Amino acid sequence: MGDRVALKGAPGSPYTRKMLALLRYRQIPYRLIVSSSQADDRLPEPKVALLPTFYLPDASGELHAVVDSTPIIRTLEEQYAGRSVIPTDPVLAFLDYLIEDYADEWLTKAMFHYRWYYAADIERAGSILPRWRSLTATDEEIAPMSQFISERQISRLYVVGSNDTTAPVIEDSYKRFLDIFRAHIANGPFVLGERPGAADFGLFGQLTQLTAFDPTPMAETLARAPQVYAWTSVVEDLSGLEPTADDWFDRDELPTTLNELLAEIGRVYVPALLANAAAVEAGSASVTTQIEGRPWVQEPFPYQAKCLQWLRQQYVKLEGEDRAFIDSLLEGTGIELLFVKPGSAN
Ligand SMILES: N[C@@H](CCC(=O)N[C@@H](CS)C(=O)NCC(=O)O)C(=O)O
Repeated sequence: MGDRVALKGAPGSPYTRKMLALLRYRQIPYRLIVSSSQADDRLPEPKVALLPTFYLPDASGELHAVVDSTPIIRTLEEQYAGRSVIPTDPVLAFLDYLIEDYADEWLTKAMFHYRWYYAADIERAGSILPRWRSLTATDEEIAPMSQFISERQISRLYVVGSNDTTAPVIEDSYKRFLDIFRAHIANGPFVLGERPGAADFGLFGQLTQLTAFDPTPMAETLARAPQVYAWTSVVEDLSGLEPTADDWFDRDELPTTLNELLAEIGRVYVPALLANAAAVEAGSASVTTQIEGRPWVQEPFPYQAKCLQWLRQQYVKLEGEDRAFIDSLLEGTGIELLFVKPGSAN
């Protein structure tokens, strides 16, 4: 298989784009399998069919099909030295993980919502997505695929909680994110300094679609935050960036724009995450809560209950001064509610 990391993915898959940009930045040689014609039947099938799928060797060198970008990033950190995307300071590493999770699990709601909620966006995605997998297909061959994909994805809007009740909550949160991130880029240009972390690639993945493919959020982004459009185009390929150890923010000099991003995460992602976990635990048929004083209803999403557990594991890893620093930074953002022991006073 050669020394290139093999992955299967698609241009319209935000998590695929997340990982491609990360591989380029880290200068890790790779080969991307997009269409069925490029498929390689020597490659194993993943347990869960998700994009991207990576094919990584285990200790014996045997290739395994692996999904889920967050743990794959950590595996690539072990397998490839240099140009790490995980900050050395445990406090920044925790913030990096938290913001990557916000991008992967909340910002993706805006990406999926805008794509399959509005006619213009459905039209574009329906017409282009099937063409990415079969460039030589005729219009007649594409038409049934467009219909199949559109109907399937529209029927899965519930997975991200997109519906008429939650639409204004999702869209207003994207607009606030644009305002906050536009200002934060001026202090960075990356989330945690002058070099990118996993959080940057998480945000980038969703923004490749929101800023440069789906017409409704693209227009909103260009009108409201052209800086975010430009940032996304540049992060596509950071292979030429020469990071140094000093390029991460100093924990004592974090810009206030980072506090605003944390407050936004506390405002929207935390209530959804906590309500979803409670519903999954109770075996409820639906999740109902308030976000920004407005009703939020969705079907329970077991994967995001795991995301909450993984976040808590990251928090528990913090010790002494690092824990105290994070507690004071998160105080009042709403994020601290994720780490409150059930039944404890604080
Ligand atoms: N947590 C996963 C999410 C991957 C994911 O949901 N990928 C989408 C494409 S962007 C997918 O394969 N969805 C399943 C489908 O459409 O059937 C990651 O971070 O890699």
